[in-house]
Amino acid sequence: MPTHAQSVSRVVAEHGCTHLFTLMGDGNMHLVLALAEAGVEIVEVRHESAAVAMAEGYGWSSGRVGICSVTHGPGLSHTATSLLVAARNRSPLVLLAGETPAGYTGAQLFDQRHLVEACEAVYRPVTAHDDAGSVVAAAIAEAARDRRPVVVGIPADLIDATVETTHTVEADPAPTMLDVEVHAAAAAQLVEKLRSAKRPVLLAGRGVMASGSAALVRELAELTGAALSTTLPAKGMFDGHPLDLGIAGGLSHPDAEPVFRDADLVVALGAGAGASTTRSGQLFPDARLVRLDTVLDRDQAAVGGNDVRLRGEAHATLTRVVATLRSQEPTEPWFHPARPLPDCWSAELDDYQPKLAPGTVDPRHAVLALDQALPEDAVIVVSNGHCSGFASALLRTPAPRSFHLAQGFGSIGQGLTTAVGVALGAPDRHVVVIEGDAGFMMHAQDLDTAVRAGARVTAFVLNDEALGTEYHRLKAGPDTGALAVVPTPRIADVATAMGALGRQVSDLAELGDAARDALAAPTAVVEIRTSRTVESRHLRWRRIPVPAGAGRRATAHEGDAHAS
Ligand SMILES: Cc1ncc(C[n+]2csc(CCOP(=O)(O)OP(=O)(O)O)c2C)c(N)n1
Ligand SMILES: [Mg+2]
Repeated sequence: MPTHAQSVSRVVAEHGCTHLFTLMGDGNMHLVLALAEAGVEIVEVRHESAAVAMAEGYGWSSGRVGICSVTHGPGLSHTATSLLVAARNRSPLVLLAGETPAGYTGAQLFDQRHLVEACEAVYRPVTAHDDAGSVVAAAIAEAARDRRPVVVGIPADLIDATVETTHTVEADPAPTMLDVEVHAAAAAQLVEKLRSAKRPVLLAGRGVMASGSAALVRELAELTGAALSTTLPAKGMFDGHPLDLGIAGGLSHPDAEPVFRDADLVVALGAGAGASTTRSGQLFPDARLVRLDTVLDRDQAAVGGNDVRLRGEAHATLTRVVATLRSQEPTEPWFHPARPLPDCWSAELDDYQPKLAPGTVDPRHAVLALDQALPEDAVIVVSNGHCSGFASALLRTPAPRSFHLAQGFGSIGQGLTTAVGVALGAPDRHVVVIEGDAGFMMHAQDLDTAVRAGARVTAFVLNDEALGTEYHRLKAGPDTGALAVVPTPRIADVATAMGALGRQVSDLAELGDAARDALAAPTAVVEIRTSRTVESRHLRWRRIPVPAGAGRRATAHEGDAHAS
């Protein structure tokens, strides 16, 4: 019989996992050795949080379940934020964690299950009666089925012991399908709501992407004359479609906002439609909100008393809705479609021109220049922070699966590490990450991991030498924001010291060349010195007046029933 370590290694290798993201300790070092022997490439990280973030990114880009491993005690506690990020992003991954041996009373003992469950992941401990390999196989299936992180706890004294059972833990890999009647009921309600609406907007989220239903949503918009839009994580899903208004929420195109404000029905499909997407309801002040999702969880906290929740899988429900509506004459769109980028930002760029600090650039123009410099099929990972507003709003993401938002749980500092995993999971794509200076410095040590692992990642760090979000929020009140200003070392030099290519840009004219050099290097960091005087529109929107009714077409079918 094999050892538990060998049994786990065989399962991981058979799953097709090419990389394991890990930092070793007593609890997992023999497991890591066995995985290396089984031919899995070992990526040794500098902080355990990075191991989980990389496994999440790897899973997202490769389509497999990403796998990582940490030791017990502090090794596991370091993963907490990244586990929560993955759980909120509904990302499947498996974390192989050491457990202190039975009878252990040393310093590293703590309640691992409680930590993992508080981080909204599932804990699956291995006992002496199990085959650790079969527990891991079941965990991989469970993570994929339920789209969540699963942590397998393997006691350190078991890992090199011989497996003594042929008993296998079974997991049902099939997703829990909802009944036909559930979909028929949801579809009937959706048809009824769309028929009685005059100014509908379809708001699609990651659930539409994950279920391959984007084409159905496009057809539904064409049949009903509804506007198409996406949540931020699903950005780019309808790029190029004439009815597409882009992102709904704080980062909406200025031209799209008046249309959203006029909507009388918003149909959220596989989308959380939470406070940031609806601007706490203020983006759609007159709309009834109908949500369709498989789970109606707390991400979808009600925005108003007016909303309707429908339970159903996007693909099954939309197939029925579209089939019903195909029998009618398609309805003309009720709105003026937004202009394509960058036209719909031109008024904002013209009207808002703060004076720039010397030696810095306007982050909006930096991002627009990047948009020109990036390869069409680049995968763009966007981190959290004030800078992410510029990147998410202004960068185009035309290629399929080309945008990943490393912002689950609202954490900063997840961008670079997630991007390394994305790059190793999709070695044929060029991965670009947009980070803030504080987010970059939070996990700068794992740039070293990126270099050692040969991850093809280009980081563009928008360095305003500040916790920009806090700086602007404090400045909007009586404070100067001075305490949110945190000087950085020269980030380009930090990158060079770690073996990456490093460039600093303090003039827009230098950005094109720096981006070209950086994109040609295996791992690179371009530090763009940005001016703190420019505040992203998503923080200013409350102060910007929007004319009511500006998005409506004359009176095309005002008063008509929307469809019959
Ligand atoms: C782990 C964590 N710590 C603190 C915060 C609060 N926070 C939100 S945005 C932000 C500023 C990040 O600064 P930077 O990465 O430089 O981006 P910027 O906002 O300056 O563009 C901070 C500290 C957070 N969201 N997550
Ligand atoms: Mg900053």
